[in-house]
Amino acid sequence: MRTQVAIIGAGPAGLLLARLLENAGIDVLVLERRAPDYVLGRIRAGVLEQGTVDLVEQAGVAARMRAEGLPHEGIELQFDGDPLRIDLRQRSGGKQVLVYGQTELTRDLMQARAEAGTASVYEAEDVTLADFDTAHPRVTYRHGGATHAVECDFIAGCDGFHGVARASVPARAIELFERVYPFGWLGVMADVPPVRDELIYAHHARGFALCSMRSRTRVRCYVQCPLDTDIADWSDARFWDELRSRLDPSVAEAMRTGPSIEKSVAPLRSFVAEPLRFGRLFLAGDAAHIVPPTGAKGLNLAASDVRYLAEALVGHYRDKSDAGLDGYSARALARIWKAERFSWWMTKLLHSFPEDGAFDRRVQRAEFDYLAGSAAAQTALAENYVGLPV
Ligand code: RFL
Ligand code: PHB
Repeated sequence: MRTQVAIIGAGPAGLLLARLLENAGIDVLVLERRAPDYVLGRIRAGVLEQGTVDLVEQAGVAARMRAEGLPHEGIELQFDGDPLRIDLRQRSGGKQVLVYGQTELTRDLMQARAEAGTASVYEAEDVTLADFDTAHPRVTYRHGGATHAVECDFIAGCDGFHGVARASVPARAIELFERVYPFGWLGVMADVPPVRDELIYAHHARGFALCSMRSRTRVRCYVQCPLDTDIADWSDARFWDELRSRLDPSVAEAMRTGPSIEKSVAPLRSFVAEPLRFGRLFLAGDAAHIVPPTGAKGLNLAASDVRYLAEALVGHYRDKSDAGLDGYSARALARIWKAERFSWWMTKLLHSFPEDGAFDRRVQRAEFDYLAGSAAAQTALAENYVGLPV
């Protein structure tokens, strides 16, 4: 079998890249380890930057997102009960974000490819990358009991943090930067109306809490939790009580609760691999970097990588120019590190760190007070939250 670009992973990064390349007449093959239902069952991000929305429009899969996505012009922060609204629109020169679930975006991308007759290979086992340091990369995989070999021009590693693409690179060729946080987020999804029209990010001595949403009838809420948290110990009632205890009493009282339809724990991590190109293998999305979810940047960074990589590959095939491919790693990393910084900063501002002493807690409070009193600080938060330029 032969294709132009073999894409490993059918998460949002892989599917969006496939769609953009196919729109430009480039032949792709998408290989995904899991089944479609498994991919759609993973509840993850919910906030799209304008740049991500624009890319989804460009990919021609924006109809449902446009109809059902909720535009948000601000977010609310709470620090030990003290509220601070950040007017994203006013502070960022008219920009906003769109609340639309990663699951829904993935579903739209899957459907668009199926309608175009360009289905992905799901449940592809033992995907193996070879010869990407030559002009003739190869990918092999097992599917339906048979082994398949694919010859291609390029491989795009869009297979997430635990994928095979980054792991195929010799250790001497790659540098890894990592910070693991000493806590995770316990998340619950439930079909009740959100307590407020905007997201609430709360710092509390008991730990961070976030009230987010997926629609006007569905909430997604999180509480900071220890890394060894077992969801079996967390009844719905215990989760809602804990969430309420970390919020301003007026919000806690007004909050509607209901049975969870999903509950999971995610560890928090900051991670970057450098570079993002190894001969004819390119990494994009979570395969290349992880951010803690506090700044809502994970999916958006995956989208900006994909934008740069799609432009570079189109440049190669259509314009016979490799400038984009040669510049991909540096261009993507420049944006990635700024999002890493912001996500780390927002995590530090809002969480309770077990190792922190009285001094650190005073500095954290001062950071919030500075933000509350400074238009410049609010502008800095807003321009990062809505997304730095691509
Ligand atoms: P994904 O979504 O992980 O997709 C990678 C795909 O590759 C497949 N795969 C393989 N396929 C073939 N062969 C192999 N050997 C393979 N190994 C893996 C996987 O099955 C999967 O389908 O990465 P992508 O496309 O780069 O997208 C990135 C986003 O998913 C990610 O940045 C965000 O979801 C991060 N993230 C969150 N971001 C936010 O902004 N807000 C959140 O609330 C939020 N919650 C989360 C998250 C990430 C989580 N992970 C990765 C543990 C919650 C969790 C639990
Ligand atoms: C979510 O809705 O899942 C969500 C929203 C904002 C974040 C993280 C997660 O910062």
